[in-house]
This record gives sequence, structure tokens and C-alpha cells, in this order.
Amino acid sequence: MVKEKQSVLIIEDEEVNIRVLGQILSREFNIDVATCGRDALVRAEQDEMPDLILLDVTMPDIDGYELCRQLSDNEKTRHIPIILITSEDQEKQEAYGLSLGAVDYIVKPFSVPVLVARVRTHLQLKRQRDMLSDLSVHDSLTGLYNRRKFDGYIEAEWRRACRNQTSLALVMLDVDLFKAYNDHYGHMAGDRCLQRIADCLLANIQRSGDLLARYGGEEFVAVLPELDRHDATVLAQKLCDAVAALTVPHAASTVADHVTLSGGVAAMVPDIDMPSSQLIEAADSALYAAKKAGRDCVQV
Ligand code: GH3
Ligand code: MG
Ligand code: MG
Ligand code: MG
Ligand code: MG
Repeated sequence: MVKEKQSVLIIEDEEVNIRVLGQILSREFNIDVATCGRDALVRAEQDEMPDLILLDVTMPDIDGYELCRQLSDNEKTRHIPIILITSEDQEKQEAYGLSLGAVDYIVKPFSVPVLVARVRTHLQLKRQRDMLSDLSVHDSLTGLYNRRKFDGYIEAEWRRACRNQTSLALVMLDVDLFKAYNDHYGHMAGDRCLQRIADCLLANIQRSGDLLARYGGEEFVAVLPELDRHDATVLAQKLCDAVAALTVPHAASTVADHVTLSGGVAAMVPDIDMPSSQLIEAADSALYAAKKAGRDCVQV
């Protein structure tokens, strides 16, 4: 999610510079400080990652250029803009820093208003990028992750499960007789119903590695790392029960007097030559079987 107040990580070994930079920037941004390269690498990779890094070139352990290279090469930190701050006022050095992935280069002694203006500009750009990347992975109706995010996530988890030889489970859920729901209550009511279902499903998915996405129109999917077939089936049933317990009226349903889901479950320990589509197809077939078995049920 896009943050209210953005954060700046100052990587600097000189006390006086830390104080000056901290004082100016803390009025607008959350500030974190690292006084050596090793500490900086740890901090930059924490869960709450900085939105921008101010990086001093002359450092006691890892030099700023090398740090810049490492941060730009790392998948987790490469999207964080880095501004190099240095007393070396040479074109060559500046070009070198920029070639390593820095977005800007400021020479000491720096002008405070210019530094603040540059920081603001890069943070604004960062915010816009964050908003775009947020939009690109979320579904606008339900707020859940979308198909694009699901595709990338299942691929990554499939590879991980293959490497670690652990189970990966997939639950596919489809609203029963939803066309009839729309026909009876109208499309707008259908939209609100999907939102309620999404909220309910999300509230019942608790582990941090689990991913819930809207797979298509009235279909939802949960990627469940390290869950076996039995536990995934228990969870799928819990999800269906939770949605049924909302008792959203569905007068046009032939299954119940309220909205229900059908669920398909698949789980496997991937082999190196198996594509992830095998897991998706297995869950899809199980879902089809649940529909054939009369809906409002889970099949494996
Ligand atoms: P089944 O139990 O076999 O799944 O029957 P169904 O009617 O749910 O399945 P079908 O595939 O025939 O119809 C799905 C319906 O879901 C049709 C479509 O209009 C509706 N739908 C898909 N996306 C949306 C949406 O974003 N909003 C609304 N309101 N309806 C949607
Ligand atoms: Mg220094
Ligand atoms: Mg469907
Ligand atoms: Mg269908
Ligand atoms: Mg359906």
C-alpha cells in the first residue's frame, strides 16, 4: 500500500552531517540512519523499506559506490532511489555514480534548499511509481490481488516449492449460480455481493505467505504455500462456510436460499519438469467436479 509519510534512509558516517540532514528532512519525512555500509544493507532490506536513500560516498567499511551497486543489483532494494552525496566534485565520479544506479548526485558542501528540492522530487516520483505498481496488481472492484499478481506469485511459489520439495496448495472458489443472482437482483447488487465475498474470504486467510486473488469474474483463488491436500481442503471448506454464513439472500438459487460457493482443491510437491499449470488445472477440475456434485461443496 502507498504510505502517507515517506521515509528516507541516511547513510553517513559523520555525526555533524547526520545531524544537519536529519534536522532538515525530519520535518517532512520519517528518517532512519545507518553509519556504515553493512548496517545500511541490513536496514534497506527490512520489511519497512525506505522510499529514498541518501548515500555518502566516503564510508569506513563499504564505499558508497560499491553500496550503490549492491543495492541496485538486489531485487528487493533496486526500486529505491539513491542520491549520492560526496565531496568529490568531478564529472567522472558523478557519471560513475549514476552509471551504478544512483538517480542523483549532490556535491558537499551542499545547498540545503537544493538538496531538499531534489529529495522532494525523487520522493514524488517514487510515490507515483508505487501507486502505479499498486494499481497494476489489484482488482478495482474487490481490492484483492488480481490475475496478474496471481500469475507471478504462483510461478514463484511453484519454483520455491520445487527447490525445497514442499507442498504447494491451490484453492479455487466460484460463486454458485451467480448469473441468476445478477438477473434477479441486478448487476450493481452483484458487484456488492462480490465485494462482501472478497472481504469475507480475506478475513479468513491468515498466514502471511498465503495469497488471495480474484481470478476472474466470480472466481477467487488462494495460493497456499506449504499446505498439504488435507489442510487445504479444511481451509477451503472453512472459506465456503464463512461465505455461506453471511447469508446473503439468493432467491434465484436452486442450491440454497443464500449465496454459496463451490471449491476445488489441489496440492502437490512439484517435480522439476512439471509446469505450474498442472496445479491450476487440477484445482480447476476439482472445482468442475464440485459443480457437477451439486454445488455448495468442496472437491479435491
Ligand atoms: P455456476 O454455479 O455454474 O458457476 O453458475 P454461474 O451462473 O455462477 O456461472 P456462469 O459462468 O454462467 O456465470 C457467471 C456470472 O458472473 C455471469 C457474469 O455476469 C457474472 N459476473 C462476472 N463478473 C462479474 C462482476 O464483476 N460483477 C457482476 N455483478 N457480475 C459478474
Ligand atoms: Mg563519509
Ligand atoms: Mg465461474
Ligand atoms: Mg461457469
Ligand atoms: Mg459461478
